[in-house]
Amino acid sequence: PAAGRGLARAIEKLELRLHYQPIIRVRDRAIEGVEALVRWQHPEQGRLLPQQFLPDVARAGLLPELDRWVLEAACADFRGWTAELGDRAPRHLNVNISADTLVADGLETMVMEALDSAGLAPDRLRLELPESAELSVLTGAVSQLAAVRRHGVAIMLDDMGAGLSTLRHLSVLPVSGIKIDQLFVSGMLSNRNDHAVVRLLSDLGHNLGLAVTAEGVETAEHLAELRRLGVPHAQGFYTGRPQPPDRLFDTLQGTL
Ligand code: G
Ligand code: G
Ligand code: NA
Repeated sequence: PAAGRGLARAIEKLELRLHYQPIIRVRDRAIEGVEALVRWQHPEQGRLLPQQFLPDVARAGLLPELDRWVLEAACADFRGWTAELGDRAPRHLNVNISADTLVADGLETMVMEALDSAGLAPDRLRLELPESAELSVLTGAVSQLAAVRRHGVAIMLDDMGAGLSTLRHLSVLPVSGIKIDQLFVSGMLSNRNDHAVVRLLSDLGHNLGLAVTAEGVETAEHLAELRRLGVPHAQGFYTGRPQPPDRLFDTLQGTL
């Protein structure tokens, strides 16, 4: 399909771009990580967001190719920041992995090659598992995820509480952490149910020894409430917009 040829060309011609969104430690607001988010700088249509092109990429069967490009590019960017900033660089790089990539064989090779060629330690990388993946799909990938995790790479369940990300996922998958879906966080100050879900997931994560990040943190009031609930990490427009690598580097230097 046309979208497929377009994407193959986009990868070849370097039309894909990565933006990075800071993830902060709630306690002191230090930037503890960044999430890589892909954009397509289209020659005619301008900058496209993932929801505008990932469905076409999926239909063309090219998600594994896109995920590989993102992983390699993000590891290289992140390695640059650790080289410049040393132990003041963020601790973690979060990269999204699609269900198609998990179903295909070769996750361990793809991840270890990207880390090796960037010279990045595995414990700096966190893979985010898609909320859209059914458990049956992910179950087939358990051994691959476990293999990656044995190297020290963390596995995060994305958009927890929304879509298909369920409590059952936590029992079946070798998960290191959860990201609380942004809908609950943005609603928690006005909606008791949303607030209860944030508290539930926070307590659950704590009891299971999981890393917990709240998404969709848009105001100082959100951050204060997360602090009260004991949620350790936060991500959202309040902690920083997704931004191009050069601007993220300025942001990181500004926090020194
Ligand atoms: O870019 P935006 O901030 O609009 O991201 C929306 C969603 O698109 C993310 O939550 C994630 O699920 C998906 N996404 C963004 N970047 C990537 C990527 O590099 N790879 C994959 N597989 N999904 C991504
Ligand atoms: O699927 P994933 O959770 O990785 O999605 C991240 C998406 O959420 C990106 O599209 C990003 O631009 C968006 N996003 C990040 N922070 C906020 C926020 O505080 N509020 C809202 N509404 N969207 C956000
Ligand atoms: Na994500």
